Amino acid sequence: MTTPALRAIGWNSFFEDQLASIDRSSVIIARVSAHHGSEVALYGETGEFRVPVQNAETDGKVAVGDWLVLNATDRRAVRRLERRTLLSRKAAGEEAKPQILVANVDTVFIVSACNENFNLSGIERYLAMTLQAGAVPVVVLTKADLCDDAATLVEQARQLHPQLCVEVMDARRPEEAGVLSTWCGPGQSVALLGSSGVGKSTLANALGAGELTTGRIREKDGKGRHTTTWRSLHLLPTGGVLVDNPGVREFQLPACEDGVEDLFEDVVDIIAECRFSNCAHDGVPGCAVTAAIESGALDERRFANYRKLRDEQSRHARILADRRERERKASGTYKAAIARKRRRREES
Ligand SMILES: Nc1nc2c(ncn2[C@@H]2O[C@H](COP(=O)(O)OP(=O)(O)OP(=O)(O)O)[C@@H](O)[C@H]2O)c(=O)[nH]1
Ligand SMILES: [Mg+2]
Ligand SMILES: [Zn+2]
Repeated sequence: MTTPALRAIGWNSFFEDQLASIDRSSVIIARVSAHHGSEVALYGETGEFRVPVQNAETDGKVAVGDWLVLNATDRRAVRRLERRTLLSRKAAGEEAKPQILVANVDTVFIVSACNENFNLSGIERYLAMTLQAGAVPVVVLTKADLCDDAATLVEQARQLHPQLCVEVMDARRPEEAGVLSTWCGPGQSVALLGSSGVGKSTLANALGAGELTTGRIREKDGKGRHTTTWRSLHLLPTGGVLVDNPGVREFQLPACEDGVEDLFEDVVDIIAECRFSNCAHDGVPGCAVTAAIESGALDERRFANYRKLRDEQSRHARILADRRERERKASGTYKAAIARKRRRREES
């Protein structure tokens, strides 16, 4: 049996079931809260502690939010449990590999400010990533106090996905941020995502995560200065946990066909209605997409962003698949070479 302490920080039957064959008295179970060089910080039944894990984050083996099984005697990590949800973006570089941001969160607060940086296509990018992860997105619009018409932005954001929850607030005020506590109850895990300066750490503080450093904003463009520099998981007074993330400047989607198709289900349906095969849907008379844009049923921006995100993720999926195929063939030739060598040895 697990203690309420583990349950409060997200332990549930999905993870419990993975321990069926393990003698529980010989292990410690803990959740990764941060990386510090060659160490990871963990929350366990008895509070926070650190253990060394070599290069764990770089090779994607252990991410913030992961559950680890450690030997009770020497606190060596022996196993990482299978993940329930996984939030990732495309890693920097040409290889198109996914880079894991956070594991095992139930909800993602997609934070965007009601100022000149408000951008629907940017929110859609985070939405695709969140749906792909299997987590529930909630759009949080901050800096409502600096905007004359926040209600219009809320309405625009609501249109992005059926039943999408959108909350708007002055993130500095706990009494306003409190509407988010619905998602922060015992056992719930939430991640904050959004560009630098939108108010992620301010929100975390308002929700009671502790005293995280918040930043100043550049006067000229209202952008942040990358105040938060590492990802960290915090316990909330409401019972759940919250992961604060550094602001992501520009990120690309990893292979995430399901997330994109889910987000743009309406667009996919309209495209399916187009009677022309190989239609470019770019204004030809009779094209279903063109008709939907002209009638106002489909927003031109939304269609353009759908194409952009679809193509981006499929390009990365293809690069990954090609690389896997090359590796498979290379290992095939390697195995064949060993087999030939063995045969020659046996024959001689
Ligand atoms: N007026 C107003 N200011 C806010 C609001 N939310 C955040 N701020 C301010 O915006 C600045 C940046 O906030 P942070 O919480 O550091 O932003 P962040 O998203 O954590 O930024 P990074 O850590 O760089 O990714 C701070 O000066 C906050 O006080 C808000 O709702 N209204
Ligand atoms: Mg921050
Ligand atoms: Zn068409």
